[in-house]
Amino acid sequence: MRPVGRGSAALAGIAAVAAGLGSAELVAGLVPQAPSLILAVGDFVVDNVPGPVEQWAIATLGTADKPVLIGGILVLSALFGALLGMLARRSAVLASGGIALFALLGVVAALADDRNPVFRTVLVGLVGAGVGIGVLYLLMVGLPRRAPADEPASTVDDEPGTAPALSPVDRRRFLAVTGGATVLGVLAGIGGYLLSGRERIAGLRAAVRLPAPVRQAGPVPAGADLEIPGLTPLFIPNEEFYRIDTALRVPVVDPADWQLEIRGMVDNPYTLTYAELMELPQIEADITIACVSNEVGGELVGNARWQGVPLRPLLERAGLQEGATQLIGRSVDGFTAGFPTLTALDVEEAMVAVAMNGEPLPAEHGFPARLIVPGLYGYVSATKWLSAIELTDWDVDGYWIPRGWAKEGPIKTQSRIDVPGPRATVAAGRTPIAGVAWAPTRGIERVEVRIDDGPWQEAELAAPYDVDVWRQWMLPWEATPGRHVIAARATDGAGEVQTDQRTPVAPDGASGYPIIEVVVE
Ligand SMILES: Nc1nc2c(c(=O)[nH]1)N[C@H]1C(S)=C(S)[C@@H](COP(=O)(O)O)O[C@H]1N2
Ligand SMILES: [Mo]
Repeated sequence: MRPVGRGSAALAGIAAVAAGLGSAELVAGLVPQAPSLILAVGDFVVDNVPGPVEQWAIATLGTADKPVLIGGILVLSALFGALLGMLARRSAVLASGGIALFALLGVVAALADDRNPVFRTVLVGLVGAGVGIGVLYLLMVGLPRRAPADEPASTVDDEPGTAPALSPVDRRRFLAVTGGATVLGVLAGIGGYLLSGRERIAGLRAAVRLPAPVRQAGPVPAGADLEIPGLTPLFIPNEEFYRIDTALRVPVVDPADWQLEIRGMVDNPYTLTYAELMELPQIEADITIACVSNEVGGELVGNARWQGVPLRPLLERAGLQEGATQLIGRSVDGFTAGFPTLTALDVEEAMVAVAMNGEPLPAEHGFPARLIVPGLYGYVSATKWLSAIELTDWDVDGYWIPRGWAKEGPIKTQSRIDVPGPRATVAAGRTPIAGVAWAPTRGIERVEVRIDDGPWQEAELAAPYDVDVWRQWMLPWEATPGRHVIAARATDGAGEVQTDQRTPVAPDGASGYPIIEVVVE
């Protein structure tokens, strides 16, 4: 007998999966270090998809890549739930097995990451499977049994002719329980997510007292920010700063438990606690960082005031061994990025950063500590949630290298047109063309603008400030009605003109002129 129609069964299956997943998330949020199985599956995908697919996701989805991945997992889970619900009409036991298998998948994905504690991971899986199976039984076995046997079968079901047996009353109850279980599951899931860290990090950050730097950045000269409406400001506020990383959930690191190991090819490996790190002399520096995945004209670049401990004295204290040609930053989440040790020694402002724009690092930007190295793309240098600095030879590869990215990642000289905005319509007459250009460690010496097929015209540069910081530029333009194509190119402090050779972001960063199209009316 099949007392529940196919459509209702599908809904019941979705409710069971929602309740199971939601309660698993809640347990993950409540039990310290217990993993979210949804995020574990997501992590598993991120770590195991082929490099080109991951690059494609970052390129086309940008910072939306994570919500899209999680959304995809949830949609697939719901579909799986619907199938299980329908299977439960034939065999509730088999469908329960399906839920158990589903939970097992999450547990296996989580245990693939050896930082997840085994017992707590299994606990999350058991709760999820238990609640899911419980809800499925309640809906598919418990409720239908209560249908009064003597009442005639109603026709409310969506599968006429195959003996639907629920009375209208029971159907209402069935739908109420189904909807209730789904809603509770979703709420539990959201609750678990919230419990899992954000609030906690806010408290941990608020407790940090930043020491005064021994060397301050600035002062920023008047005229370093042209303050043209629509032009990117000199400093990007933390909340608006671009964020790129492989972490589906921001690691929650309590400074009280945090340690930084300096190890590998050194004579005196040592460990610093957060308190010890904060006692070392700190510098402040304004540095523009950029992502290798930034398309020409893209937003994956930003400038901030960083504060932290310079790398050089940290390395000198460790005593570098011969052949220690690479510095690898390792994150608490397993991410790694490596660059030449020489860069850490030569570039004075390369640092273990603890603050960004005057505040302890935001959670998304690496709290409590990260690396910042002027002149290098983030994927080889800017390890967030830093846990170790390892000195190795050049043969060891950081996270992105086997995934198809270049071993060395110097930031290419680039420029971007901010004003007029992309595909903007502007009024005829005098109007500014403005943007930013960057070549950290080399600085920007010149920016030129070309309108249609005209000559390259030299733009006015913002007051010189710091070679590590992007520089604003502006060209006043007598805009004439019609459609116009505007291109820009920068020349860096070494005299190198930005190339017009268009290359994709992989393997070592996009190149080519930024070009916009404007309609003047
Ligand atoms: N732990 C960790 N650190 C990381 C990454 C990451 O995936 N994990 N991504 C790097 C990359 S590719 C870039 S471009 C920068 C971005 O730093 P932001 O998010 O603070 O802008 O962080 C770097 N540090
Ligand atoms: Mo990046």
